[in-house]
Amino acid sequence: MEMAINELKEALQKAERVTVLTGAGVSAESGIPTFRGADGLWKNYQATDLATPEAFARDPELVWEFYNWRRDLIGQKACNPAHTALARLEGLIPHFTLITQNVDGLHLLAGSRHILELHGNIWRVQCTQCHAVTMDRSPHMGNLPRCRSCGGLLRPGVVWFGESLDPDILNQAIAACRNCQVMMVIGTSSVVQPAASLAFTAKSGGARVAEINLERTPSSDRMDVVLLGKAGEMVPRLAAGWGNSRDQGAG
Ligand code: BJW
Ligand code: ZN
Repeated sequence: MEMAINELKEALQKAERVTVLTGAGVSAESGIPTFRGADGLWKNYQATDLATPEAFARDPELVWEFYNWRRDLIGQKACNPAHTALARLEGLIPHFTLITQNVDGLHLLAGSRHILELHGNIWRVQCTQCHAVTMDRSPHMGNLPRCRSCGGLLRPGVVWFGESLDPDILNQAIAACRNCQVMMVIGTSSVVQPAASLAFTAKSGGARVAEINLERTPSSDRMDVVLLGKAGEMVPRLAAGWGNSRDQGAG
């Protein structure tokens, strides 16, 4: 493990272009439940009842109840050492892209700037009628929130199963993977597409790919480095003690 951390850290220190993909595991240590696994959200809720356009068409009140509950919870949570260390790495590496599947906005709060939110943002709401998009950080949007300009039903500004990702964001993510020298995949079960394939876009472009997770995932066998452990412990170790050159912003 020690060797793998040192090897990855050295690769990061040499690299000019690094891309990171994060998933729910990065926010787990902030107290935000992941989706899958023993304590995951889908243990108590059916994904198909809550995170699909069909579910919203069938019962928008139930879907809003789920998202209001999560807004309330996420609003009370703070970023953790994994978020902070990733923001620090962005300052140390010339071209650093952070792709996240998370909708909680904690990377921005931690100070990351170049972020691609593949699955949207829980604080964004979108009108189902006039399609206006607004940011609203109130913990509770009401049972069936309505658009201020046209009165249409609002929906959470997130990407549900069966929906396309924003093509602009996805294309930027693919480009960042194609062009990077090192890619880290952190805290994701790597089962949801197209996010799960991004590591292999990076690998086929010649990048070294590394995974940080509590456990192995379906992608682990094709990774160059697998670090098993908590993101909140591993990522700070990778970002610590870079010495003077890049630490002072001179690199
Ligand atoms: C720790 C830790 C710690 C814990 N430290 N680690 C190709 C093949 C098959 C199917 C498809 C395909 N292409 C598309 C599909 C369909 C579908 C899909 O992928 N299905 C699969 C599940 C089979 N994909 C889509 O529909 C996507 N749309 C799309 O591709 O459009 C075109 C298209 C449509 C239909 C057919 C074909 C093409 C959209 C996907 C949208 C996903 N949306 C959600 C909800 C977002 C809103 C919300 O938050 O409510 O996004 S689902 C949920 O899963 C959420 C997450 O972002 C996403 C990924 O989850 P993540 O982050 O990996 O979390 P977990 O819980 O799964 O894993 C946590 C991990 O952390 C675990 O591994 C832990 O071990 C680890 N961990 N603590 C380190 N402290
Ligand atoms: Zn509207």
